[in-house]
Amino acid sequence: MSFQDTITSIEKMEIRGAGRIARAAVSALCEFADTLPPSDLVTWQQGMMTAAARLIATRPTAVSLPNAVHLIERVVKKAGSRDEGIRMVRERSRAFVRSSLSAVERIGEIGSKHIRDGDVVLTHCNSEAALACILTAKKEGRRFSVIATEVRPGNQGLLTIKTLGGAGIRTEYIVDSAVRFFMNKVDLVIVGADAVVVNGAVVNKIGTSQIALAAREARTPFIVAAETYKFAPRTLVGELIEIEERSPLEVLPYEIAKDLPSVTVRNPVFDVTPSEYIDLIVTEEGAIPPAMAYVIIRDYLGWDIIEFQREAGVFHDNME
Ligand code: RI2
Repeated sequence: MSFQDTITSIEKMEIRGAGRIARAAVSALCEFADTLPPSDLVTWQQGMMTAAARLIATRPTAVSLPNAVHLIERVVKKAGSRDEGIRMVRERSRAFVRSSLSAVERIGEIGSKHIRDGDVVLTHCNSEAALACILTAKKEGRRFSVIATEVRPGNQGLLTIKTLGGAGIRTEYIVDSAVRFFMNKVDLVIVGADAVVVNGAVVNKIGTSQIALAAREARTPFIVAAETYKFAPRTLVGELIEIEERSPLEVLPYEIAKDLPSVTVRNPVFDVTPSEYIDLIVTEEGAIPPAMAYVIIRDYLGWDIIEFQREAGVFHDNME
């Protein structure tokens, strides 16, 4: 797939899911590194940084995307020559893809322990990390069923039920607004994440926070499955996660909308679930209470926190 094809596919959500977007972005940069016309190091670096910025701009909410792209940018900046840069980008990109896939597998192993025989598990949207927990529990021989939501307007629930059905897991498919109706029979909610904020709040597919609210009311445990590269370092310095709002045409066809000039269709595709509604965040490094999100950013993400604080002007030299 060409670099431009990857950009377009991510924008159109043909490539979607926070982890998949991150892997597609670093793979696209890897291909792109080689295809830039022969040039001096600085021109190559500029080309790479422009490409990185274009990828990051495709979808603003999933922090996995800038986190993964930043890993590539770091080696681009460090390269001593164009050839060395291409080699380092290739190695870094392959290493990220490998570690991302193994993180999802590890999350499945850790998260599956929370699913018991006889449970009814509710999931929302189509998260490979959340599904890894469910599929691993099935592989481990536990007998449970799943309630999967439809996920208007993108209908990602269809992908979820295909995976669950393919694995022979008993599944009930419901419209998003039926969540509270069913919550009393749910034993556990498992969802994915597009971003985890330093205070443990989770940004995920629109509707997640309503589900968390219903789960809290019914005293149903609410678990988030998220790789460490979905934790948002810049929230350490007070940056907010931008919530993507997509085209109204995804919600209402033009044929109907055109006759309703006074109606504005809003289509935010993510919302924020406060940390108080989350019992556990399952990462590949272990399951943590949301209050420990800072520790993940500090210890596992490998970001230079001091560099951030300097950029944001909140770190003073006398604090070193
Ligand atoms: P994994 C998705 O976003 C969903 O919100 C999902 O919960 C989240 O990414 C994480 O997905 P979208 O791309 O990385 O469908 O766990 O907007 O697959």
